[in-house]
Amino acid sequence: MDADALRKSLADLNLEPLWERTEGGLRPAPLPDAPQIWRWAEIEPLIDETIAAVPMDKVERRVLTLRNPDPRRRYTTTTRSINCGLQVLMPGETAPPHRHSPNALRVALAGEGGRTTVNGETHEMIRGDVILTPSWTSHAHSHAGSERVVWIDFLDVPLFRDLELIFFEVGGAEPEAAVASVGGAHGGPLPAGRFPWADIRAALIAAASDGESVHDYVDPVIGDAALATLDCRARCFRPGNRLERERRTSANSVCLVLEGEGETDFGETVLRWRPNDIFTVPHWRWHAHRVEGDAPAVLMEVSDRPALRRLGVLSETERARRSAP
Ligand code: GTQ
Ligand code: FE2
Repeated sequence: MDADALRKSLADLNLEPLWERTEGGLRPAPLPDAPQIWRWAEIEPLIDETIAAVPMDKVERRVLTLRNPDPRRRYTTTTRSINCGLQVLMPGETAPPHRHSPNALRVALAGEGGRTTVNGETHEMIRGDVILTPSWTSHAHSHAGSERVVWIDFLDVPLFRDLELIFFEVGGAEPEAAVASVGGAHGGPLPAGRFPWADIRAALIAAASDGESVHDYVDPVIGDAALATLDCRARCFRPGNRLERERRTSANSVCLVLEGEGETDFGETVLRWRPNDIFTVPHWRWHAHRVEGDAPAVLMEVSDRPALRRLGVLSETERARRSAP
């Protein structure tokens, strides 16, 4: 049998010679995406235009997805594992209950009075608060305040989509029934729904006395990240931090600037950021965060670290480097 005949006979039996594959396959290291930033000063005016143009009786949720524009990948998401959206509600508006297999984590950003109800329990959303809706918990949003509210949704939809494991149901399951049928990320009790920023901020900033500090959001019952796939860290950087840390990780993350100004140095790209800006830290890129000005900077970082840890592919490296005087 010559090579062509062999190829044809193999194909007829749905067999493919691996040695003739050109695309995909094995490579020495991940191909990282380009970092991307969404600047609040640019997007805020369009949030107001969106409110004027899109009434809530026309859409289920008023969300602007942060879409990674990398032309090589044709993403419809923010990073390859995390999808982020800016969700906007006006006083009196609601987003109806539903539930889905993807996990979600929200960080309140602007305005007061927003509420998220998770399996029948209603949580306030005050700037910086983290609210969890684990897989298959019923959730709805409402607004009891008097001003526009904006929060960021972080979902692991891209992971679930790749696994073809999206389940979605409109409407509220009876809260009790939902609680009974769904455990937390680890099959135990459901993780705490809300982590108030006010409980964390002062200690985080105080702990940064020698340059920087980090607070890991951990479920108080299981002592681990509250969601099976996503975790959350608040990082604080103080001005005049001379011993800068450079990091590289296999995890993808998205950072929200809660306070302060600074930049993230990716080598060939430097992203400058201010409060409410959102930027990606694509996996496997060396990067260093740097504060500018006199005030500490606080970043809220959401990553796919728990998913990678469970897959046994979480690799995180940190090295100190002395920044220029
Ligand atoms: O609020 O339930 O940005 O289901 C994307 C999907 C928000 C939500 C998003 C969702 C939601
Ligand atoms: Fe949802």
